[in-house]
Amino acid sequence: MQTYNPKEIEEKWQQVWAQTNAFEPSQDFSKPKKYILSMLPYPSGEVHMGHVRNYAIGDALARYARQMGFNVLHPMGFDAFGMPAENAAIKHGVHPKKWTYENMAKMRQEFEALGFSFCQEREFATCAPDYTKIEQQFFIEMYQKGLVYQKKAWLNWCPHDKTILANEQVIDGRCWRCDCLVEQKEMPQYYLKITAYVEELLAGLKALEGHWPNQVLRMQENWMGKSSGMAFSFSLDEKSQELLGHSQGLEVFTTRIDTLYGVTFIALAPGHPFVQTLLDKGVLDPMATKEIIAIQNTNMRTRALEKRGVALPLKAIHPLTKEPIPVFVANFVLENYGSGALMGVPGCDPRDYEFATLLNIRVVPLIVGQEVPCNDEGILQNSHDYNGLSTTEAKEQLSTLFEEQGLGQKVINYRLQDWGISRQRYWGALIPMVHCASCGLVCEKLENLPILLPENVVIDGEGNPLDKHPNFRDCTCPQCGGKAQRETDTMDTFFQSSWYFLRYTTPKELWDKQAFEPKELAYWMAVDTYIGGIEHAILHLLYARFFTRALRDLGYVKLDEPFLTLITQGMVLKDGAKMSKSKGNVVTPREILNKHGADIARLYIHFVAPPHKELDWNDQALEGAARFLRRFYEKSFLAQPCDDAPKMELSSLSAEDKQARQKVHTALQKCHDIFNQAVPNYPFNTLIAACMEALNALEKSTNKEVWTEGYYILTHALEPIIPHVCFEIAQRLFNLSNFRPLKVDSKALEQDHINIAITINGKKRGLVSVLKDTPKEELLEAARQEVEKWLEGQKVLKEVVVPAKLVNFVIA
Ligand code: ANZ
Ligand code: ZN
Repeated sequence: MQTYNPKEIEEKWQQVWAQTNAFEPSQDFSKPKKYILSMLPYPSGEVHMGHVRNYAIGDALARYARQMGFNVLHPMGFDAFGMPAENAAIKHGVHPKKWTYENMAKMRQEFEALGFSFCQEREFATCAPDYTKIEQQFFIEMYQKGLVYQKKAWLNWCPHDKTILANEQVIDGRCWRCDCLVEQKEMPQYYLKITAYVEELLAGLKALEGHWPNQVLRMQENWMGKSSGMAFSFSLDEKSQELLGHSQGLEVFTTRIDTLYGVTFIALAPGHPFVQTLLDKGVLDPMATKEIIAIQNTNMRTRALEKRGVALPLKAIHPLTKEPIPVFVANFVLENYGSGALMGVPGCDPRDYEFATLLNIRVVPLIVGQEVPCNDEGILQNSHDYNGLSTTEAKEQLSTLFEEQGLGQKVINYRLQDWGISRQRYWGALIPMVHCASCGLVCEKLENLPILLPENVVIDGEGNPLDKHPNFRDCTCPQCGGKAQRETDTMDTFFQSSWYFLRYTTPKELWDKQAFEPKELAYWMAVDTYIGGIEHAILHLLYARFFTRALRDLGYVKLDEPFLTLITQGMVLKDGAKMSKSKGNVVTPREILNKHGADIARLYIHFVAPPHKELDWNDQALEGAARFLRRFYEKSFLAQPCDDAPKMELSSLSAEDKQARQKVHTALQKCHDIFNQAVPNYPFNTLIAACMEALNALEKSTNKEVWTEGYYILTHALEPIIPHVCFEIAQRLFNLSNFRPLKVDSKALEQDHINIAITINGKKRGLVSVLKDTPKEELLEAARQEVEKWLEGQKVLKEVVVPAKLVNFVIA
């Protein structure tokens, strides 16, 4: 017997796999395919347990699919643009490109050491020139189709460093680098028109029901935030019209027209045109002006703020009561939602209530018998003709009235905004646009792509490195041929991750020639199973779903939904807390690899928790996994080497032999059941438990053939999880270099246990599973226990046993 030496075994097999290109997909498109994809990592240089878990899940699925004879695409790449590389440049003076590529090399090595069966040939980094080229092509084609446009937006601006800051670089309103107060600056930005697809993106979620985690579907739905309500205008009194210099009404959007009689104020977003007009005309007093500018200068992209507001010298007229209503600027009103103005109903809406309390605004209770604010349905009061009606009835009647009298119309609003993709950063894909003094904004010519980043830049956190470059901006106008200037904005890195899964379908030789190879694209897409962290539940998945449709409309792909099944893995914790450097509770994959090797690490990860649950790191369980693996390896020497699948003489088996076979085949059954779940969550922990039981049962058998068959099956069932050791054993015992689909011997399963139906007066009340030759008294006892609650307090008149079928109790 040999002792288990993971290092030797794992290095050997990793070499074999690399040398034989074991995991490259075949070009034989007549074979059924599986596209198994784990989310690609950001190359931070550090592989963490979250990665290992994510990739261990994907790898299990890919390996099982190969066993079953599928042509499998299981690629890996790097999401290689982004801010950390630039921060490293600012802090340590290392070029982002060098930093990124070095990190990728480190991570790739670690993935190899973990035995992940990634297709090597199609690996790419999203910062590669051929990738940027296609991306810029998409951008231009989208621009020409109206799917990209420019619009002004408020950005965080550090006046000291003269640079735009990402939201995560603003800490408590201050610049992360120089600590000075951040201002808001309005600048033109590029947007992708995701809102044009909102209905389709919402409708598409229906088809994913049962295939994606419910939580993710709900998060996507909420993010898009469809809501139906009414849009209508309040007119302004004469004095207000004079101040504004026009007689336009003030449009609001409400989902609760039934609360109209409770309106005691109107609130405008800080950037509402009326506010701007008043500021421009200089009709506000200095205090108010100052406060409004202060509010405009705070980051106001969320509603969940401490309320702040200023009264304006405007009066709106209530459309039904004709009473005057005060108008305010308020920081909780969103500019880009509805009309950027709302009717304040502090008796109902808690946000309005908070604001009203702060600014001493009248509160009218609207719902009978309820404290203010009450947002619920109920019976109305203080609502004139509508008193005594339910809120639902009032809503119907008032919307009908408004529509009939032309006062307002029903509208649908979405929370979803167009996707702003401009980033004022260096380490990203350049936006391929040119500014020409005579032609305006012009797309770069397709034949000039890719437009690549200059490498000789100074990255010090002050200003935009591209603006400071001596000649990067200089170019000729693609339209008039005159002198022009390049755009220096780069794209949001979500742009890259929105289509990388499509790119993997295309062989590497074609990457600098075309976006996709149409036949391969059609064959491989959609991704059969996509695995990743819940932190990507909203944006990444939504953008990828949108992008796929946008590329469909540009003629590149012929599908709508890119990911058929989604698995979101739970977080990896230590002592109940997220692993983090600051908490000092990080367990690195490297230390586990060094101490135990890849198979034990993988077995452990799959054994302690099913994929969707949190995994709380537990050293004892790790030891348990290590013990099982050693035993599994060492006991394999008790099996008899044989070429190919072992044969079995069934007639001479003892009870222990049968029991062992039953457990082994149960494990195989479990394996097939889990990997083929209709609504998948892949509880691999139960598969491992079944294999452990099978090994225990084998140890009670002395039959070599049973052992040999046992190992033949268990190496297959466990290969997706602990591949190296399974390959090693399968090669030594069975001369196997590939695993194959195995059938469960249903006779082996039935062997010992039979199901007995329990009836009372002929009515089925339960079922017990017992050993085949269970004595009558024992069987009756088990049956009585099974239907205990039905027999309680009853007098049993007769007990009938129909052998191997049923037990019937006759009661009075
Ligand atoms: C009166 C009211 C009474 C409202 C009530 C709600 C509850 P959802 O449902 O999320 O779509 N609103 C309208 N425009 C807004 C803006 N630009 N920024 C912030 N809030 C705005 O939200 C629609 C409701 O949010 C609208 O209905 C409006 O307040 C407010 F008991 O009108 B409601
Ligand atoms: Zn020009």
